[in-house]
Amino acid sequence: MALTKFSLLFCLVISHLLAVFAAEDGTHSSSHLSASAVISSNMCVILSVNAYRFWKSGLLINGDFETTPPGGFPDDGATDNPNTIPSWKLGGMVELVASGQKQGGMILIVPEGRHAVRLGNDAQISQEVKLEKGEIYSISFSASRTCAQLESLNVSVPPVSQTIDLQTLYSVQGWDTYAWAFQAVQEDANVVFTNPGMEDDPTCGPIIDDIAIKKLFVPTKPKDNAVLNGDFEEGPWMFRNASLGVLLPTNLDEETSSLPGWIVESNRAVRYIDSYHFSVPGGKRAVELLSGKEGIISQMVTTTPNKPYTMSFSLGHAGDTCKQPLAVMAFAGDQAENVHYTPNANSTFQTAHVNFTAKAEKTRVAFYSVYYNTRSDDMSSLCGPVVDDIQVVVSGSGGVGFSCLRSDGKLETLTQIVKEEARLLEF
Ligand SMILES: *[C@@H]1O[C@H](CO)[C@@H](O)[C@H](O)[C@H]1NC(C)=O
Ligand SMILES: *[C@@H]1O[C@H](CO)[C@@H](O)[C@H](O)[C@H]1NC(C)=O
Ligand SMILES: *[C@@H]1O[C@H](CO)[C@@H](O)[C@H](O)[C@H]1NC(C)=O
Ligand SMILES: *[C@@H]1O[C@H](CO)[C@@H](O)[C@H](O)[C@H]1NC(C)=O
Ligand SMILES: [Ca+2]
Repeated sequence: MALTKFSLLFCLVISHLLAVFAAEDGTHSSSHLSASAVISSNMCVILSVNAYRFWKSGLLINGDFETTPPGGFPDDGATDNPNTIPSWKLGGMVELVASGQKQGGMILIVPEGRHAVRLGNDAQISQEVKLEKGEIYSISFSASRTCAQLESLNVSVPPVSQTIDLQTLYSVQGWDTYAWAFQAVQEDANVVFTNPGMEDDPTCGPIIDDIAIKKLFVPTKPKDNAVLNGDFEEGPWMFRNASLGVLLPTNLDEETSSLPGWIVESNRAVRYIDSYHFSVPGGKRAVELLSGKEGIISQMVTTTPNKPYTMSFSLGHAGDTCKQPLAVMAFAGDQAENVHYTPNANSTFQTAHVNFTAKAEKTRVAFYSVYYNTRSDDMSSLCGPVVDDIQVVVSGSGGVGFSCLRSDGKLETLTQIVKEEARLLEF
């Protein structure tokens, strides 16, 4: 309570300061002014009241299924075990499985820790969460297959859902982590995992573990780079000690992407990797392209028609013993370039460029792996080239001066110079 009062006071101070700042800025009218002060103080009240209720990033409650049920875990010899899993609502044949447990001749794979859940035919688990309406969230979860050939999971936060295909095994460990993003349409939400399968053996079904959620923020567009989130630093939740990266399955909706700004426009996934377990060219995160041209990331960037641009990017290896050669097809507008990674003992990546002239106000940039690579240690886990730090900039620093000479470009150039000076004055 005291904290809420304090933050309210703090907010009032902030909104007062905002009002003072705006007053010093001659371009704002006074009606504008009071409106912004009122809005910001209201927002602060809402924020400070709700800060305690909304979900923070991380594991859902008992999202790793390691909390002991009332009667104990089945593998600890719990006898009259009512089928309950703390903090989860169950429907249908849901079972806690333990690492090392056998089914038929096969050992069940628990992605993390000692326990996970298995969803039988049509079975479902769900948990209620408080979300901020309108915000974009990404759910990460680990899953492995059991006996069914075609396994998939319906992940939903009603009214939205997506069926994620677990058919392709990307890693030889037998499990993978996936991410799915959605926009919260209401505060009281329900995270639901359903096995839509209808197998002959009703106990065949996927095993799920480590369910986490993260509120995504859209990074601000850098001033001189048309690419949003080109360094891939904003993306889905990753466990600090999860070593397989996160698979980003097909997602054609730019608005609800686990990788803000980007879409995965192919029918196979790409892998989001971190610097704790992989070689990453810049910062803490990057994208590893998998499955040749079946794994494509792309973005529509804002460009000025007829202007020359240079797209630059880092191309490297992930340090995961991926079999060479590594290469990408890099697309920028009507240009496509096949760029091979040249192994270099001193660096895990190199920088590459593609020049193009914009034809429209939106230009597509895209990347896929030229080869279908696997790791040389297990010969079956999928891997590939790493891309990072993607930038699209107007080429040549003298560009503005040259276009001054063109009679047709004069007006545009002048406004540009004015804008540029306004920008310099900001500092
Ligand atoms: C996924 O499950 C939700 C309910 O949790 C349902 O509304 C939706 O239709 C299902 N989607 C598919 C593709 O089966
Ligand atoms: C990963 O980290 C979590 C929390 O720090 C811990 O509970 C878990 O046992 C760790 N898992 C592994 C495989 O080290
Ligand atoms: C690596 O760095 C050393 C010392 O700076 C240099 O002599 C060598 O040529 C470099 N190797 C490559 C492959 O660039
Ligand atoms: C791209 O254009 C720049 C000048 O804007 C030039 O220096 C560079 O060589 C060009 N690169 C390629 C690959 O054509
Ligand atoms: Ca990065």
